[in-house]
Amino acid sequence: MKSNIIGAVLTAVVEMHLVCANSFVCSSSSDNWFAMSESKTNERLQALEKQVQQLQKLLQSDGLTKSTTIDGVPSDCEEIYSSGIKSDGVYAISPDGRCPFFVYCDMQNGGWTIIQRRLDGSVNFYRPWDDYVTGFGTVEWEHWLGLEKIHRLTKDGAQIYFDLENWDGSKQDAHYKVFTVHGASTDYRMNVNAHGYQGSFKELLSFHDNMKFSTYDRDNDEYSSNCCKDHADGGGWWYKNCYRLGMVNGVYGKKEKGGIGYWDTKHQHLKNVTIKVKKMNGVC
Ligand SMILES: [Ca+2]
Repeated sequence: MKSNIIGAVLTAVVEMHLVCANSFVCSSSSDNWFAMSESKTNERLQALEKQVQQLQKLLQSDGLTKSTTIDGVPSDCEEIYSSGIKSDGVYAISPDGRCPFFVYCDMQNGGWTIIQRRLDGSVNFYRPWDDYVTGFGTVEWEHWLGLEKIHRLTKDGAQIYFDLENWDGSKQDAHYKVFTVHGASTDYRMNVNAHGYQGSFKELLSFHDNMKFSTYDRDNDEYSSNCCKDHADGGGWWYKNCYRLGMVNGVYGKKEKGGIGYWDTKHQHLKNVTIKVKKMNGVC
């Protein structure tokens, strides 16, 4: 049984890097292996080795035998957490049994799947539409997971949690119980319900409810101009006219317009941001 699962998982990993190399679902592996430098190839091989080790760790804990997806890969971080693995880190998941991908799991708080992190400004969030669809950065550190993957994680409804850090080191948070991102044909329209909202500041995300995603090269907002280009220095979001809880993909370290933050009665600057999702699990 386990050998079958190992084979399935390893096949899935190889597929992520080879068979799906040109798929938007697996775009992180879009590099051409044959054109890579030796150092780049070694770096990728090391990453693959680490990923296989993580999958073996799952097998040792029988985590995969408890999975519900058809290819034996856990559907999300909470499923891995429920199997007994409690360590933060990078894991392979497949929310729908299709091509797996890697995410960073916040296990300390019960198995949340991280979809965005801003920690030091090492990753540029001034990105075009295609990058926001496929994702960018490294899941181990700063990244945007990608709209297609976020859609796969949330299409049946999910909780979303914002971990926010101010420049003085104090923390803030915002927790919504009903959040979903629709598919590509809708330009990844987002719906959020404020019912049951819990947070350290007033509810703001529902301002963006039912908006399509926008980037500097795809204006889906309700503003006469382009919110992303004019107010966010290129950070994509579900802008309306323009934002409330919605500048989290702004410029890192910039303590003025366009910097990371949110808007209540004025722009509130933030140092760090982590956004994570998890299934609703009957919380509503
Ligand atoms: Ca506009």
